[in-house]
Amino acid sequence: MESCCHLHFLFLLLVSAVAWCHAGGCSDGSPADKCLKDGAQKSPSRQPEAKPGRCAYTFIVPQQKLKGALCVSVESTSANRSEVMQLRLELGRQQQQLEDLRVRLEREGAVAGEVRALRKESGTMNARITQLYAQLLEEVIHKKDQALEQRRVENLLLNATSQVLQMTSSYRELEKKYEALTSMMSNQSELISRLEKQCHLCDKDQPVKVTRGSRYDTNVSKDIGNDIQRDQSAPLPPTPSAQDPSPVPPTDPPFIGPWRDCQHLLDSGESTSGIYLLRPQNTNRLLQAWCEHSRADGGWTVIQRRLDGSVNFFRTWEQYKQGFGNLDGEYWLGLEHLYWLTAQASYKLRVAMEDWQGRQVFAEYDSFHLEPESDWYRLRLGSYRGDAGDSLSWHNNKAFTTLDRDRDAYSGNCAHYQKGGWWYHMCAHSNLNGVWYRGGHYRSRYQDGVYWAEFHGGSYSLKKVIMMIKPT
Ligand SMILES: [Ca+2]
Repeated sequence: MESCCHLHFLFLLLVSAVAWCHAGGCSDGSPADKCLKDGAQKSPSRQPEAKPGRCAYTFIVPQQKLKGALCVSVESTSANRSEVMQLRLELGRQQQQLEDLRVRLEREGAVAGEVRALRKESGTMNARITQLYAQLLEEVIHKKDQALEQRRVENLLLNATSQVLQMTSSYRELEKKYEALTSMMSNQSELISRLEKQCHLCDKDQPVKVTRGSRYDTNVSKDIGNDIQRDQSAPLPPTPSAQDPSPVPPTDPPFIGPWRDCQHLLDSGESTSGIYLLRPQNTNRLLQAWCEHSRADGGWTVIQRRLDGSVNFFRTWEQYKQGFGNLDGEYWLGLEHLYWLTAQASYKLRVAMEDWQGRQVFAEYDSFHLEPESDWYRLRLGSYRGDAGDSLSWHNNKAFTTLDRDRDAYSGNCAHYQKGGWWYHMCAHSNLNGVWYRGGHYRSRYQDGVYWAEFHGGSYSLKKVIMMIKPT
């Protein structure tokens, strides 16, 4: 475009030069316009009249602009040689510029080509990047799906494992129950045959006495619907009467129970710890309990025991009333039995505990008894002594609460949170009927372990606990 302008400019220059020549170089010295007019007005026949040799070049210009021929006077050209030289120089300079422009144009053309190539390359790269991004996105989504699927499979596996464990546990429990039932049947058969023999031999006037360690009389069994009695599977202690079913001398039979409590048993000369048949005074209520003679001078009637988590203590009011568990393992004697026992005399309570490092402590209260069921077996407790710390006095004068009988001071039911039955307040400084966790410190949503707050706090589940009473 620029070169075109330059060409146009050159043409104008040439035309101007001719005009200048025409104006100043006419031989007759007439002015330019006159010369042109004359040229235009003179007929072609006059053209040859122009003196030959005076014009060296003749230019034909477009007729619509300039009419007639243009002549250049050689003389005037020679007269203005310096100007011509200038023009030539100018022309040379213009040509040089043209050449420069051409070179630049070529260079720029090359640059433009490169730019085009680069643009094309950039477009290709963009397309490739977009493609790669799409691939990456797809892979990310795919991997996310895989992770979800993996998690789902893991959950399924965990559920399946948990179910298998549950089934194994249920199977073992059933096996245990079967063994207990078999043992109980065998014991009952033995007892029946022994009683039959005794009945034949005993004096008709002598009241029926139950041998040590034997199960209660079938006639009184109707009075007590106690799980302890049903779960009983402990082997019979090796007593002379059990080993030797020989006839009891009718004349002077030793007193072999039932006893008022374990202190009575100890006073009768029996100092071996074990399961014995008891009958509180002024009642026909027969019950079995573990008598503990190896601790703190003996004579203790065990009312509660935890040692291995084999028994579930999250139970109903009726079960806490009648008692449950295994007499030679974990058990709860029963609130009704406790009421009758502690009503016959003045009793003290001893709570012995052991942590998972084997450290043993105790808390003793110099008086202990319960109010009747009509008053929700309210706890009445005396003064504390011991090295465990006092975590039960806070519960003094509180009613007993179970998962189905809420008598605590809390807006909800403490038994639901603490997973047991206790003389809950709001809620507990001690929770010895809670969940037995292995290892001590436990992680649970609630403080529901077997704990005694003054000994290791509420987040530590004790290994062994035994609650026992003895007359003062
Ligand atoms: Ca409540």
